[in-house]
Amino acid sequence: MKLICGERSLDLGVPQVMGILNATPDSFSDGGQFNSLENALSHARLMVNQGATIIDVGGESTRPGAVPVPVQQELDRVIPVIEQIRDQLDVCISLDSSAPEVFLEAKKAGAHMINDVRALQREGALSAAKQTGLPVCLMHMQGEPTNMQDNPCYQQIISDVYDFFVSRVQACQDAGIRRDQIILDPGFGFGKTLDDNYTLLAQLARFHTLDLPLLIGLSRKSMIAGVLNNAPVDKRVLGSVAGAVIAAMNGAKIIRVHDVQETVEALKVVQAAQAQL
Ligand code: 7PM
Repeated sequence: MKLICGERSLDLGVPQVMGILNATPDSFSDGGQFNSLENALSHARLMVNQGATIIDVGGESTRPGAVPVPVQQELDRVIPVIEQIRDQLDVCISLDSSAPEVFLEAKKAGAHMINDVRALQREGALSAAKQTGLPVCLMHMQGEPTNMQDNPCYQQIISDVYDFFVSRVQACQDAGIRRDQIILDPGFGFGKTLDDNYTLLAQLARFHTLDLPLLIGLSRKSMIAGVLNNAPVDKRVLGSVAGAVIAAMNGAKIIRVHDVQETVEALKVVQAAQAQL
């Protein structure tokens, strides 16, 4: 039930909310480095006050079509943000990255877990992750952000993702990462059709036989827009909260979101019901 995250621990007996913090300049900066750091920190503080128990700090855009950023740029973006959060807020810090060099620096700066949309498949990623001793979230993606939405195709979405999890968990264990340090994520929107995404959401419970905690991220994604007449991003909050509720009812333990307040309220209702099971 408890996930050990460096010197912190997280209670996965109840669903936890992970707030998304983009440390990319397009989201926070109005030019200056200082402002963008201050803005990132105040957004993190707001999310903690709203009930987020994890802040996911990312410096690389994984949006469909995005190209990878150089490692140094990723470091320049995320390290100061992680240090500030560590010094000023009482919260678990997740690093959203695929780069082994960034894992090691982020650990030194105070990160408590690694969230890798590439499931530690980059050269050196398994051993760097193992070296940090931190828990890792392994996300499923078909293709790379540059091409993943071109023509997503599966034999059988659930068993394909399941088999991927089995093989990445084995790779982690072979590299010395303990099984109780692994979190799994089906990767909504990452090389998946609308139907694929809803099949995964509806059948999340099929992953329970792996006996590992599930993290889900569907906040404001196109799978929400896709059933709301392609609503713009600012009109996807209620749909995203509905998705979070479905995920939590199906046993997801960590919900990664933009809209922390709304999600925390909805999950309190889920928790009240789950407590009576
Ligand atoms: C544009 C489109 C920008 C999509 C950003 C995104 C996940 C993640 C992301 C997820 C885990 C977003 C995504 N999504 N990490 N990173 N799971 N573990 O909506 O679903 O934030 S990036």
